[in-house]
This record gives sequence, C-alpha cells and structure tokens, in this order.
Amino acid sequence: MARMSKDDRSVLSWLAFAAAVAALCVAIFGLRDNGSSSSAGGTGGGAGAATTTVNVTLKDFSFNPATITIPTAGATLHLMNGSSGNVHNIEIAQLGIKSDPIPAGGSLNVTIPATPAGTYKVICPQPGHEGNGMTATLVVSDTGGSSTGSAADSHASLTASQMDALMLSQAQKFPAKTVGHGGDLMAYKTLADGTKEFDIEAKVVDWEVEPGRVVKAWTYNGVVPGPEIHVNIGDKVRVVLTNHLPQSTSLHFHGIQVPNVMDGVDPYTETPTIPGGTHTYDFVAVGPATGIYHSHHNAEQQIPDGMFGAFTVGDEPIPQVLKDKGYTHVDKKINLVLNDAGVIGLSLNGKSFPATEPYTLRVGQVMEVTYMNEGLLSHPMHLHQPMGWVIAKDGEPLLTPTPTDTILVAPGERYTVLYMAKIPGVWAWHCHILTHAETPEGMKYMVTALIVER
Ligand SMILES: [Cu+2]
Repeated sequence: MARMSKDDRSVLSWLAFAAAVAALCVAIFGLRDNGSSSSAGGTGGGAGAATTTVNVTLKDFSFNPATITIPTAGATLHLMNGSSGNVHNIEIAQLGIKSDPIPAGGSLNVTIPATPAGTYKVICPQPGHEGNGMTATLVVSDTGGSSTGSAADSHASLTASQMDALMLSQAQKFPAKTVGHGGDLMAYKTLADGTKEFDIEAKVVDWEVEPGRVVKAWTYNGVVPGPEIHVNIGDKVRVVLTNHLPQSTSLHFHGIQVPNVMDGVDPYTETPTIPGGTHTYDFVAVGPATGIYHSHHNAEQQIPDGMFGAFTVGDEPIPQVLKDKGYTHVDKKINLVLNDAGVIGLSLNGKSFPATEPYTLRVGQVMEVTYMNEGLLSHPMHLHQPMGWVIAKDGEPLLTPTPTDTILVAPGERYTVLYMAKIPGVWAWHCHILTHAETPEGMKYMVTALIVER
C-alpha cells in the first residue's frame, strides 16, 4: 500500500499552513467561564457551615479554574458541566469526596467540610478523563483569598498579537519529530501450506505522543497503532499473540469474519492469555473487510492505552459511479485511527498535533482514507476543501457512495472515504469537536494536514 514518503514532510509551506490555520476561524471559547468565587448568603450558618461558593466548570477535558482555592472553613463547589456531550464528575480522593456523575449541561453542588490547609488533587474519575488532563488542584488556605484563575484563564488577558504569536509558533512546529511511528504494514512468515503467520507481541513501551510527552503505552509490537495486518481475500491467516504485559489479555478481530472460537473474547471463547503466555488464532480471510485488531480484556484501559491496529482484507471496490467521475484508481491509502482516552489521549494514529503526520497528493490524485475510531467519543472528521465520497461503512462496500466533508465516526466504526485532490495548498484536516482541535496556544490534538501539490 502506498505510504507517506519522507518527502511529504519536507514540502510544507509554513505560510500556506498559517493561512489554513486562519481558515479554521473558529470561536471555541464562547463557552469559557471564568471561575469565580463569591460569598453565598447564609450569614446565619452555624460553625463549620460553608459560606463560600466557588464556581467550577467541567469541560472536555479540564477544570476551570484549574486551581480551586477555598478557606479552611470549607466551601461549596458549584460544579457545572460545560461539555457538549460528556458526563463528568469530580473526585478528591484525599478528602474522600466523589460527586455523582453530572450530565452535559447539568450542575451540582458539592460541599467540602472544614479541611486542614494544604493542597489536594482533583480529578474527573470518568474512564480516561484524568489521562486526558482533566485534573485540578484544590488549595485550602486562609491566606490565599479567592480562587485563582487557571493557566487557560490567563489567555483571556493575552493580547490578540500575543495569541497570534503563540499560534504561529505552534503551527511552525508541525510536523514535529517524535520517536516511533505506528501503523506501518506488518511483516509475516509464509508457512509450508501457504498460511501467512503474523507474530504479535503485546508489551508496554515508552511512546512519545507529542514532543516531550512520553507515556507508558500498551502496544502491539511496540508501536501505536499496532502495525497494519493486510491479507488477500481467501488467505489462510495465523496470528500468534505473545503477552508481555503485566495483565492477561486477548485479541479480538473487530469487523473480521472468524469462527466463534477465534473471536478473542475471554472468558467466553477462550481462556485469557496470561502474562508470559501465547495464543494462536487461525482463520481464512473473508473480504473485502476493513477491521481492527484490539484487546478484548480490560478493554477500557488496554485499548485507549494503545492496543489497536488496522486489519484489512483485500481492497474496497471503487463504485462505477465514481469511476465515471474520474476516480479510476487509488494513489495513496491511509488509515487514521482515532483515540481520545487513556495515556495516549486525543490523537490521530497515536500522535497529537504537532506530531501528527501530514499527507501529500498531487492535483488529480486520489487518496483512500479509512477512519477507525478506537476511542470513547465520537469524532466528526473534517478535511478542508476536497469533497470526499464514502465508499464503505465498517468495511462493507456501499451500493451508492455518499458525499462527505465532515463525517461523524463513532467508537468502533470504520468509514472508508475517497478524496480527490483538486486545488493546491495546505488543507487543514481535523476533528471538528473544537476542543479536540484548537486551543488558545494554537492547534492541538486531532489535527493534521493534506498538502496538495500541482
Ligand atoms: Cu474529536
């Protein structure tokens, strides 16, 4: 399959990309709520009654303010969930405080009793949210005054030109070099009877998600995503899993037709593969299919932390109606695996902007992209300018292709889209949940670019 060449990284025009940045022109801070504190009424409250109320907004994935200051006498936290769709809540483990889950748009009061002066860690205990940075600090002090603004709040006082400078600096880092590249084709051994054997080692490695942010990723063969397994329709396939993790695991072939006993769902279809153990999966490839191999054991941790990779069988056919429009062949094929949780967090193919990978096409060339969502949230993926045509859903060829410039990809879904490059330039390509794409410091997370050359 055509993969990105080294040249793709060298042709970026920064000015053009800055223009693409400007073209995003989104107002993502309309919802920003300045954390404020105010004294509630209650002057008649008895000793120890909280008379201070601090407003705290829970967002995807941060607290505002990020430093919550209250007096030792205690306080009421007025929690507001400012997310567009996620449940959040608050946990201060050292104080034994955990709120009920708050739906998007909802609010809740939590009372913090009289507490010794000190610093306490605040998190959102929803799976993956802490790993995505949803933490804050509770400062209990009688000298600190009211809640201080978070780092994010300080951007409200940035001048326009200061913010522009930060954004330009961030854009110029793209594509940033990081150690490790996932999703390349996996090599295989051919056995005497023609079976293609793929050997997979599940192991924890250091993984650089963005420059300087190195996490303990749970991986297949040491990369995120795991290498792509690609076979032809009718191939005999053997996958040998060796588990070097500190937990048991199992390997499921999501969207790939296999006998039940090869489905990788312990403890139903097999016993778990224990640390140090191996498990062999054998089946004949049915296709075309566009799937994912991933863990099916403690999946809420193992998958977001990195245990996923593309599994493709054959090629998705180009519908005749698109051939008639000039989409006669595919020049470049890529998978974009989406993630938003665990230690990896918001990312495309295991990397977060500016470490994401740009892709290059010449005018008239056709790129086949398969979006695969292995995260916990849905992501509307938007490629500027080139209109795409969806040719397969979850690997099943569509009878009639449908146009798209923004496609909502739910967890577990795969969409295969053909894009034809038409107008030269650097075109931004990102998740359109704006908190997954842009910050006061510029682009971040699920953002990359398509570079169209003449
Ligand atoms: Cu998103």
